[in-house]
Amino acid sequence: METLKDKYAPYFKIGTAFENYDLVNADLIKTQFNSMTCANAMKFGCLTEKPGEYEFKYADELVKFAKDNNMAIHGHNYVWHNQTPDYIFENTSAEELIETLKNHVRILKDHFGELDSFDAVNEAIEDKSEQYLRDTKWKRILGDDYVSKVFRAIHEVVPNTQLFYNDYNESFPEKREKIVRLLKEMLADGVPVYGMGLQSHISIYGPDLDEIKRSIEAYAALGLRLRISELDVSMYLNNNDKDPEVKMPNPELMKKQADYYGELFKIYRSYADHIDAVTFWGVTDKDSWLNYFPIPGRRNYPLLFDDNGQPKEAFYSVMNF
Ligand code: 9MR
Repeated sequence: METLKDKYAPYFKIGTAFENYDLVNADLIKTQFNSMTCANAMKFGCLTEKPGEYEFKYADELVKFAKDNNMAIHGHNYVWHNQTPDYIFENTSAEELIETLKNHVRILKDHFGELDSFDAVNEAIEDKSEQYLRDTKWKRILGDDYVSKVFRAIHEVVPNTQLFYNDYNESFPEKREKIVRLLKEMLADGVPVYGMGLQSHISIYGPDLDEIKRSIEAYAALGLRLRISELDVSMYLNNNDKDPEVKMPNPELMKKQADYYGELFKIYRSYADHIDAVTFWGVTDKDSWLNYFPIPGRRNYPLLFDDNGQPKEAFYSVMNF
């Protein structure tokens, strides 16, 4: 059977973000995907909890798996408001925090070698209308231009790594405008931003496909390379508990999902010149983060492979064109 990575080889890489426990699906991963992101294992707070102490065993296992199977490795992430150890923010000046970050990037480079691409900054834009940047410890300590500062600092240590800005709700017009503003300002200042990661945590109910097209165009128009970086297509309308629970993957919703996935990949293919990779956030429905968020234990079915690792209808609509 033809696989995702082979079918899409003329267009872009097909990635998956996974955890160590996903290696129960090692065969599926290595046959279908040619790019790997650690879903958690390379995050600042997953590598170090105390000054000077780093634990690499989880990331190491995933990196080895990727290398053994000729998968590209995309790093995720250096600077975020989540999953970052508190100690780096304690009693520190702006200069010291930049040094701490550079030291962290250097430790990763010495350990893994320089990776091809990395999410330098994750989710810096605020969702609320009236506010531009999210209020984070990074911003409080480094100032309003902290995103540029950390891109420059990281680039000094890993000059050959393609540095991405990565965010969600990136196709909502209001948030898109704020992200475009940030990226434009950075590019005008000569900040070494290489690309934009469109997380694409979306749903069978939207965003509207025209909005997705518009977003790809808006980011590509800046001259940046794009990654679809965390794709999944939820079965629920909103991230809240008002939706009736989908107890079973019922045929009507599965068809809706398959159609949506089919249209989505048609769009991605038509912008393939701008897109380096399309990465799914997970491998099978069974282990998706959406089974725990926003409602712990509520089942979701957002990916192309079912609980048993079998291709779903959505898989075939992505493959048959
Ligand atoms: O999938 C990740 C989940 O296991 C973690 O608990 C969560 C913690 O915030 O992060 C998830 O991954 C996120 C990614 O790093 C950034 N974009 C949103 C992803 C889903 O929440």
